[in-house]
Order: sequence, then structure tokens, then C-alpha cells
Amino acid sequence: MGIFEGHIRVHDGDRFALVASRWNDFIVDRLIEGAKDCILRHGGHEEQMDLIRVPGSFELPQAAKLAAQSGRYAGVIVLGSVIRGGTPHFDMIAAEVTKGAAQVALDTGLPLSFGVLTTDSVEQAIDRAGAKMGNKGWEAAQSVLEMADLAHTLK
Ligand code: DLZ
Repeated sequence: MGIFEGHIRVHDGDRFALVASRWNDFIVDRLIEGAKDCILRHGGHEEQMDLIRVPGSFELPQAAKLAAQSGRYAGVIVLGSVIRGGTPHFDMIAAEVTKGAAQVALDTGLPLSFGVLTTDSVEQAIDRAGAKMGNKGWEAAQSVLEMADLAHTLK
């Protein structure tokens, strides 16, 4: 039986798009730093990453799709933060960005990972952006590296 599993590493020539929202940027900037750090620590270089910024999380799937369809990238990392306390239509935005990102991944077939925090409070977001509970940006980058490696293997 053949067993195929991606490894967390960066292939020469691979480029990654970090698609990030400006809304709650004090949180999202930490997610971006986490994702960058992960790629650098797994053998990548700054030149292998592009940062694509959009207004808010609602716009993330659309920009992720443009990035995925551009043919430039081995993977797309979607980063954002939706906070219930400050967002009257929290459930709508959280659902749209989650559904939209999953749809882009399936429609394009490109490795895409989801690093969007959906939290009840700013404190919970801070905890998941490099404080008590790790960094969701780092985790999202790890996933995309593994999936991009798997895609290389299955070519
Ligand atoms: C409008 C809005 C609100 C109230 N809250 C958030 C949020 O917590 N996180 C986020 O990423 N974006 C928020 N936005 C902006 C929307 O995602 C979107 O950018 C606007 O509705 C314009 O389409």
C-alpha cells in the first residue's frame, strides 16, 4: 500500500500568498508574523511570500480566489479576526468567510489554509494570536506547507 503524506517544508521556487484583512489589524498583524515565522523556520525566504491585504474578513475569500487563480502560488494562507463583541453581524461574517474559503480551496484545488480567528472577545483573539494559546497564523502556515508538499508528491 502506498502511503502519501505531506511534510512541513518549503520547496525551492514555491511562493505563498498571505491574504490578510486590515480589520482588527493589531491581531491580524500578529497572525501574519506567525505565518511568516513558520515559513522562514521551515527553510523559506522572505522573497517567497507576498502579503495581500483586504479591508475585512468578508473580502478574504475573494482575494484568496484571485491569488489562487493567478498561478503564482503553491499555497494561500487566509488570515483574519472576527470578534463577536464588536461585530453586530458576527455570525454572518464568520459563516461567509469560513464557507467562502473552503469553496475557494475546493474550486481551485490549490492548498489553502484557514487562519481566521472567530472569537467572543478581544482577549480570546490575543490568546490565539501569539499569547496563551499559540498562534493561529503559524498553525495555518504549517498546514499549507504540508498540503503544498503533498501536492508536489502527488503531481
Ligand atoms: C464591518 C465589520 C465588522 C463590524 N466587524 C468585522 C470584524 O470583526 N472582523 C473583520 O474582519 N471584518 C469586520 N467587518 C468588515 C467586513 O468584513 C467587511 O470588510 C465589510 O462589511 C465590507 O464588506
